[in-house]
Amino acid sequence: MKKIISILLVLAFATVLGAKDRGEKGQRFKKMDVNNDGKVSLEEWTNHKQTKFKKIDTNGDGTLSKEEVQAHHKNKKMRHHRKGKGDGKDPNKCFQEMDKNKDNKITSDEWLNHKKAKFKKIDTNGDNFLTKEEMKAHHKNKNK
Ligand SMILES: [Ca+2]
Ligand SMILES: [Ca+2]
Ligand SMILES: [Ca+2]
Repeated sequence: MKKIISILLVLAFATVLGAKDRGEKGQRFKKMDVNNDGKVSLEEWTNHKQTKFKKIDTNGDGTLSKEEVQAHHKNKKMRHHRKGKGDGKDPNKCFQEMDKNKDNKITSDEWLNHKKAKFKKIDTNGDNFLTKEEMKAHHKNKNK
């Protein structure tokens, strides 16, 4: 009997952990899904990324410098510290990818173009909406 109880406890604990993980991911999704239809449209996605741009642009000059991007990545890494890894991407490489005209600054246009391309990548069925499943699949690939 005791054995059964401990197994049940372990199961309950695992369920709680699982729910917590789902909750965090769900919250991020909810934050983007402003009209609450269970899907993130390109407009909702762009708005979210625009807000993020302003957050990374700490000196508010409308462009992102390498330092600003690096500082942001550092913060992100710290938040992901629990998992023992960031998103695995080199911030310098990220920066170069986005900085199309190579002036060492990322304008909001360059930023949004990059994010729109990402949207298309996540939108595997090409209906211009991101579902929870599509985002989940994307994150799974990323963490591989
Ligand atoms: Ca929506
Ligand atoms: Ca700036
Ligand atoms: Ca889709």
